Amino acid sequence: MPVAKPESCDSRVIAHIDMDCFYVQVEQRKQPQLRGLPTAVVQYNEWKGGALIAVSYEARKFGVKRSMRGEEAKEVCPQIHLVQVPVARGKADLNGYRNAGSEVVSILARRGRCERASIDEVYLDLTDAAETMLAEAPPQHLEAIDEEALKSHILGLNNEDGSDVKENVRNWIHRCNADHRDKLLACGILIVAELRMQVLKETEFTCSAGIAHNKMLAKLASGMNKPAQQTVVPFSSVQGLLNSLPIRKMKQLGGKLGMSLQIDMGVNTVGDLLQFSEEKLQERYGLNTGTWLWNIARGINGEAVEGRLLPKSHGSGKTFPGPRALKTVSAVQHWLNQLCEELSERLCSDLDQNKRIAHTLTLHVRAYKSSDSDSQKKFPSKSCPLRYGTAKIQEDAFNLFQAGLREYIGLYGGKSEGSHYSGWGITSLSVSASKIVPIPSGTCSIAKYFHWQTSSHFSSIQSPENLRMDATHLSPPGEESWIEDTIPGLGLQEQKINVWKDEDLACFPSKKKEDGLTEDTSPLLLSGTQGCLEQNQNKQQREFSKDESRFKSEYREQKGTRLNNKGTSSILKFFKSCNPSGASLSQEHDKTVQGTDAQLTNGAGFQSRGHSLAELNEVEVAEENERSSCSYIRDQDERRREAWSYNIDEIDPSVIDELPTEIQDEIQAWLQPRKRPNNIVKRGSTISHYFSPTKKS
Ligand code: TTP
Repeated sequence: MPVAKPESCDSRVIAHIDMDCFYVQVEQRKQPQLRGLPTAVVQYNEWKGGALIAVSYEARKFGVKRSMRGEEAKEVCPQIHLVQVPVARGKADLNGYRNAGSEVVSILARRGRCERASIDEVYLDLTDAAETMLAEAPPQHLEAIDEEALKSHILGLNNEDGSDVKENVRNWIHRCNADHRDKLLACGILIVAELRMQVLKETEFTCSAGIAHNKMLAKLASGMNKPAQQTVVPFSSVQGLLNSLPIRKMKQLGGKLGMSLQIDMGVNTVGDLLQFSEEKLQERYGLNTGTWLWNIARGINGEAVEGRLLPKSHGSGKTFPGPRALKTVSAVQHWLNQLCEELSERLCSDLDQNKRIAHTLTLHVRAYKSSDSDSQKKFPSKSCPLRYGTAKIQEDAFNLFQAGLREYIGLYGGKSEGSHYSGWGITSLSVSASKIVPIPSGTCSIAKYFHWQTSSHFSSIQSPENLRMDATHLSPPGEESWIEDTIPGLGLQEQKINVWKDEDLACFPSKKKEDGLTEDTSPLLLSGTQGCLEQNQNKQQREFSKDESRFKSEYREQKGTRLNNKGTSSILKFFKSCNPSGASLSQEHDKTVQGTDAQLTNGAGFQSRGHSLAELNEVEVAEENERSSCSYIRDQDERRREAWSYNIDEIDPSVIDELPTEIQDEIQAWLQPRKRPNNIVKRGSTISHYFSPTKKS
């Protein structure tokens, strides 16, 4: 749900940086001969050449779209180069893209607070840097302005009279009579141009940027002129920008709320919202959402840029659509092992590089039952404290699966042992690690930390037959411990249903839960007191030593095999060898500069991105329909597909955090339980009906 936050009273300078055709650029850096050529990245799939997930701007000119299959792309652009997403353990391996995104983040973070919003998007709060520049080297006194800054698009700047566009930008930056906000934005233009050049030099990647006074406007602007350009929203242009902006283009309005605004309120553009008072919007959508809507209609958004450079969670998942559904426990275990291996590798890498540890392991499953009256029943997601070490993660994930399966199929739902098909199918599996925190300060060594973590759990592995809640080795003091049922896809914070706090566990050796499951309760859980630690230390020392060495050797092994995804060609080489790309970018740029005025006036210049996942998955749906008419696709999913144009079975919940933010919003909006508005208005009823004078409010 959108959260209304008051605009901070001071002027801020916020930038939203979005990489251009990101996966393509990563692949082109690996294969520099592809630069400047029509190229697309294809998801691992044998059907019709695989699904396109990223398309270069050169290929877009030929009409190649992300919704296409490889074969279709070849039809419209025979010379296109299709590059497969790297595959590891039989599934797409996104590590190279993640690492490339991290390279960019580390550069951008040098000038201000930086929030990594997705695998290729970053917000920056440049207010301090801009204030400093304004005080020390104000732009109006600058003689030379960087070429990249002069190429900026400034919304509302009149370029129609045939005047030199760059000269207009220069004059805007130099204005002495500008108000403080615009002067800060002028500084933002220079800083962002410099940062983007730095990103290009150090990583060989181009990016586009939006620069404005808040996150919402910066995000809107970054997609307006792509690739490799930046767009600025001065305060005076905000209303002009929003008035004609289709409501569904707005962040958080791509889903149900946006649909309700259109259908129930007759609101088609953000400007249309201006006709409603804050009270009316609150009355219809609740206090918070109502205020948020009132604010966004006026370009007000006080959301802060969170200082977050690292991902909030790690996940590894795979979908098994249609006939590829997993139908035996052993097949599930095989894939869980692969996923856990990848997860464990990433956890070790995070620990190694960032000194962070994750506390919760969650398993999300999508499943169907072949003959089932209760077709709406979802496979319950399950969480447990996370134990480091591949074998342990595998074991725990499998036990979570077994526990979930028993619940899903019911007590008498059939035996689910081994390799016998038992009337169910698994269409998606994902494991994720969350609650990632830095290793507490004062912990002298990682080994010591893990000593504390791992003590005393070896005798109490969660058995699938009698699921024991083995919390002792995982949760630091104050963290909840044990098994949680989680609602698929929701943020873990929102998911807790059955959470055991450490204080609940007390010092008792075990505690029976109502469902008969046994909670293994070591005194170590007791508020993490040193006393409890010491009490147990000697007893557990022998077991720990064994485990520690196992962990260390696994850790070393994984560290050794970690991929090094750094580009190999030097910047010099890049600039020498990449003329074609440079040429093509500048051509593209010139073309966009010419088109800018039109984009400004009709609001149609926004890159259409929010629907791309929908398009991608529509293709998957087509594949599924053609290859199988499996009955598992239930009515609900069918309805969803109509509305959303993608098959929910195809979306891997563990990677939601890394998708572009608008897609995250879209998916989260769908996953959120349907909430009834304060006043129920029937679908299809009009705004005039709702606010008709006879209506008692
Ligand atoms: P986007 O930022 O949406 O797109 P893009 O960077 O490819 O192109 P643009 O210049 O228009 O911003 O997505 C970032 C990466 O995320 C993209 O390169 C591939 C990946 N991705 C998927 O894997 N699946 C999807 O459905 C989408 C939308 C993106």
